[in-house]
Amino acid sequence: MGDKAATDLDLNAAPASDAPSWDEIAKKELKGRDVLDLSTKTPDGLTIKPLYGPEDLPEGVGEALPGVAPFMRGPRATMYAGQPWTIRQYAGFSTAEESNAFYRRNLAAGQKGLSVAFDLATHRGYDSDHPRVAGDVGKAGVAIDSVEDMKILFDEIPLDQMSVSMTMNGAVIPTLAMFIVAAEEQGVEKKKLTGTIQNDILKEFMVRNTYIYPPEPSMRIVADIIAYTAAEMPKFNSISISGYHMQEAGATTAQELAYTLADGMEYVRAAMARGLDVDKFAPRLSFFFCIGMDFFKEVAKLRAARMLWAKIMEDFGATDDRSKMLRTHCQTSGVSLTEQDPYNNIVRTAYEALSAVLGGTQSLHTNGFDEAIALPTDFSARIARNTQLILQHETGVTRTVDPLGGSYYVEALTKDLADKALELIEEIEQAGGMTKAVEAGIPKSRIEESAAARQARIDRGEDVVVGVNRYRLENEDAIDFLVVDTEDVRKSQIKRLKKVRETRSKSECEAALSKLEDLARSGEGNLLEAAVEAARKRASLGEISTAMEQGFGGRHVATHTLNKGVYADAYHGDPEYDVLKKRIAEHVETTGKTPRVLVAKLGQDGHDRGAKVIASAFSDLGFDVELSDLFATPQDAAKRASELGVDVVGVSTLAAGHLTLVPQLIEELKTIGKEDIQVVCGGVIPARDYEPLFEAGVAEVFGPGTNVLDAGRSLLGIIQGERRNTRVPLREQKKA
Ligand code: MLC
Ligand code: 5AD
Repeated sequence: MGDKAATDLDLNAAPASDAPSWDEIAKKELKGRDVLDLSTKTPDGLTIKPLYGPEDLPEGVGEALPGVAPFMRGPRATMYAGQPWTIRQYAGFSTAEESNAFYRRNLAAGQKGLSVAFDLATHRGYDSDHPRVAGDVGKAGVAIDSVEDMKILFDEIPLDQMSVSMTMNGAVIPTLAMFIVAAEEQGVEKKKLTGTIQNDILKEFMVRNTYIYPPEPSMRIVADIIAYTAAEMPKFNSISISGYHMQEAGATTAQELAYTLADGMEYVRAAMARGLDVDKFAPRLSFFFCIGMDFFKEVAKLRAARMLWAKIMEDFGATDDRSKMLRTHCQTSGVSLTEQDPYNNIVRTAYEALSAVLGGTQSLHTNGFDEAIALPTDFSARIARNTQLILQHETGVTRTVDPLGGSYYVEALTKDLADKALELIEEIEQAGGMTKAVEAGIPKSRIEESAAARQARIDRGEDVVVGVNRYRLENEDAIDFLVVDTEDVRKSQIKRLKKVRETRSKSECEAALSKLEDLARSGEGNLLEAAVEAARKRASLGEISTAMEQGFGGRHVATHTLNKGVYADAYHGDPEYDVLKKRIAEHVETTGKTPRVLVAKLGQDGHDRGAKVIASAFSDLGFDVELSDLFATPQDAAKRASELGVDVVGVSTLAAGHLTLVPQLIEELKTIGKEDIQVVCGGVIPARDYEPLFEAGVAEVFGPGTNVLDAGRSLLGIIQGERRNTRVPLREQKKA
């Protein structure tokens, strides 16, 4: 084709006036079906049309520019064309030595920033020698008891050059204090430290559950950290306001967006109530979102988040553009990944990563494909990291800022999501802000409803999950995964802790701790500042936490409610559901007793989405369901089961403590003469753990991806006296 022919070709030509309309053509393609049938409704209540056009573009959208408030198109003017996002893989397990070695291997292989995962004992403010944490030490993250551990964690990692994110909320004061002291002893002044502390307690009360203190003193801690870092650590992000865990707990996209921003508003208020000037601290507030499988919606979410935050901060009186600039980390979604056919997870994670990048994230974690079973191995971590390296170096996505800007669909979706989020934010504001809304349980209950609805959609096959409810393999090949020996880690932690306690000055350490306790009690001073002194004097993480606990007057005990009716609604008129419900009703009639189940969480694992979903579904089916308090010991759970007179205890587990804690529960039931109470387990349980659990006396194991109706049928069977330990693990069952 010559030059002339090319210029004659008008690619934007309008169709001829007598050409059939799109509607007519579409109708024909659909063989008479209505085009409106192709519109879908998202769980957020948004309608997605099959076609978007110029008429859908929100007003003024063409003028938006990256690097300019309200930053919808990106916080930086040049975005990845100037500097790519930070590849920041969340990691930590076992001891500080092992995690340090893992970090150094990853950095050498192309990772750019660090992100520390602490174990649940550390999260909840317990030293490794505490009797409550026997099953949790070093399991879901690295165990840190004192500055000595922290120094080992960052050995040969120069803290004046490496930005470090620490996911810590409950025990945030001792952790950040120990980080500051470890850097100090590495010769790095705190003003040079770069990184982020999660420090987002509101979402802990809502979904993640690693709180320690009640909401009010917890909010004081957040404000103390914001105040301290604003004054002393100008390059450090004081908070990572997180929606991630909301989506993981089942929140819709709009809920994640709205509640995250509403949390942010509450933190801004808490800091301003301290008399801090908004522009002094707001530039160091950062965010954290989850990126799930709804590709364009996740892109739109990040764009909407930036736009809304800029507006919100203007309303707070911010004048510095950096205060209005939402910067965020993203992590691909853990719940979107499956135990079944696990290599599919590599594909899922890659799509999610692309979505985060097209949405304009500043920093990204991509999950390991073994996520639904265990923490990443070197192998799965390599593939996860390479997913980002390939995006950065091979795909060309970094060349242009906000490449989806101007897309009719994405722009309209951005606006629709923002509008929806504003409605939800308004509801929180009407309730008196997020602290009040959290106390009233509003967001938690909304999210739990969404979670139950999502589970029902998956179980009914309405939401397709490849390899789980469709295209399921008959036989799954085993994969290698990481196993941490808690007992070994615990022993080595206890040894080091003992040495720390023997070599420190007892009186100096006690003086620092008692000062901290006084400040906690009086509400005076800055807790982080006092904790830094205590950490210098080698107070342990548990001791610092306890000093504050005493000052505040105790630990927080959560109350919980069970959502009813969501599962039943979703299954309205479903024959399979009705049959099971009827069988349960018949059981009640013939035995004169409603089958009773205690759904229990053991150890420091606070992930309760699974427990809540299963409890509300079982309750809808006609079981009499009770939920244990979080953080129960095996003894607590056995006692509760006996008091309630349950037939079955269902242990929901996610953080790998089950091999230690479940056998202890069964022993305890025997000790109190209740061996007739059956125990089943559900959650993130690798297939290789099934046999040891059966050997310990577990009646059934429900791994990830279990259909709730299958579980309900199985449970009824167990209550009706089917023999224990004879069933095939569900993952090997054939599925239609
Ligand atoms: C960036 N910079 C640029 C630029 N892009 N400069 C010029 N041109 C460009 N195009 C500059 C920035 O201004 C900044 O400097 C520096 O480069 C670093 O860029 P950044 O964009 O700020 O990235 P980063 O340092 O990685 O910070 C990202 C962040 C931060 C702000 C989102 O808060 C962060 O790293 N968060 C990570 C949180 C995390 O990992 N969480 C894990 C949770 S896991 P300057 O000087 O301006 O700062 C979890 C799971 C569980 O929670 O357990 O439940
Ligand atoms: N190492 C790596 N990833 C982890 N995750 C949780 N703990 C770790 C860890 N120690 C990831 C999982 C989980 C999310 C909360 O973070 O993806 O879903």
